[in-house]
Amino acid sequence: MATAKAHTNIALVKYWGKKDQELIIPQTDSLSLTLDEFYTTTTVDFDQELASDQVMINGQQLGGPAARKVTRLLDIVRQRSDLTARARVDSHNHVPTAAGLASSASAFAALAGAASQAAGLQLDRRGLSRLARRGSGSATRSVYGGLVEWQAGNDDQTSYAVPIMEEVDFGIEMIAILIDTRQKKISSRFGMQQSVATSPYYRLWPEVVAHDMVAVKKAIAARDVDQIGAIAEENALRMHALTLSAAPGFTYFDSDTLKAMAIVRELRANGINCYFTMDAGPNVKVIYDRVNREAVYSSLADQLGADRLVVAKPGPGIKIWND
Ligand code: 2P0
Repeated sequence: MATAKAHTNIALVKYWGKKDQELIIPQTDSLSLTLDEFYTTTTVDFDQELASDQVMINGQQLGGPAARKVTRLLDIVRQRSDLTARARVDSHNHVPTAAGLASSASAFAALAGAASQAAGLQLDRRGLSRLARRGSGSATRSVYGGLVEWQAGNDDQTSYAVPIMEEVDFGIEMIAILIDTRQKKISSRFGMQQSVATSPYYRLWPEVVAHDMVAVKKAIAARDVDQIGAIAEENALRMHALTLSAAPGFTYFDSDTLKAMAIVRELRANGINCYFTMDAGPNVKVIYDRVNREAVYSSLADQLGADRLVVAKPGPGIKIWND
């Protein structure tokens, strides 16, 4: 029996599209910031007495396709460790308000950590990152803290994350704006598949990412939050253009997403530097240097409500222990 705690991450240069659906090999590299505020703690216990895997999330039994994804990852662990026992999985998502940023990134990283440890596999962090990837792409990066690169690679051996700066020694922070915390209608898995298959702009995406990866690593080395934010904002808009230009087109934005984007642009026009990024949902994350925290926070709170805001700082990598 073992437990793991993994934090979620927000991509500054996004992953959007797979070249192998089964192994979850992405079309491109990506780069993210692991956050302190949002994490998952998961305990896995393999037990011969169980007839099937039992998965609890926040005290509720999980069924259907979500439970099957968990069993698929457990099957990989069982196969590698010659275990046949089914597992009891008890997972808790720690999010400050009514869900919404509960992410498959922290969930599958924690599951990979706890399951591999409980099964007696001695995985190093690269091995853990590769295993987490089999659950969900973004989980690949949540094994590490701080700024993390997922190197796309070509196969199971070569697709894993590497730390760029685990202990972030400059002022980058994010405010998460909780716009709509309900389950999204179009999963990222399906959404990215549609973009790859039908957007005429998708063929430009690998070029965009290749350029942004070089630029963002330079900006990180220079500890230039404004440059990092500007790259992230442009990259996010270009990712979302791949959903709008799919056939049929779709978007994760809602009206409050656009409102939050406008507030960020207005703050910038008034000399308070901050930048937005969005993932496969309507919530907006605002990137800024901590010297601007009060100015950014008070303006967002005035216009959107303080109850919808969460300040997040760079967070740590995975921790795993035996119970
Ligand atoms: C990212 N996102 O880089 C991108 C940006 C959302 C937008 O990774 O199919 O849950 O499980 O690999 O990782 C969300 O997609 O998708 C995601 P799967 P995942 O963070």
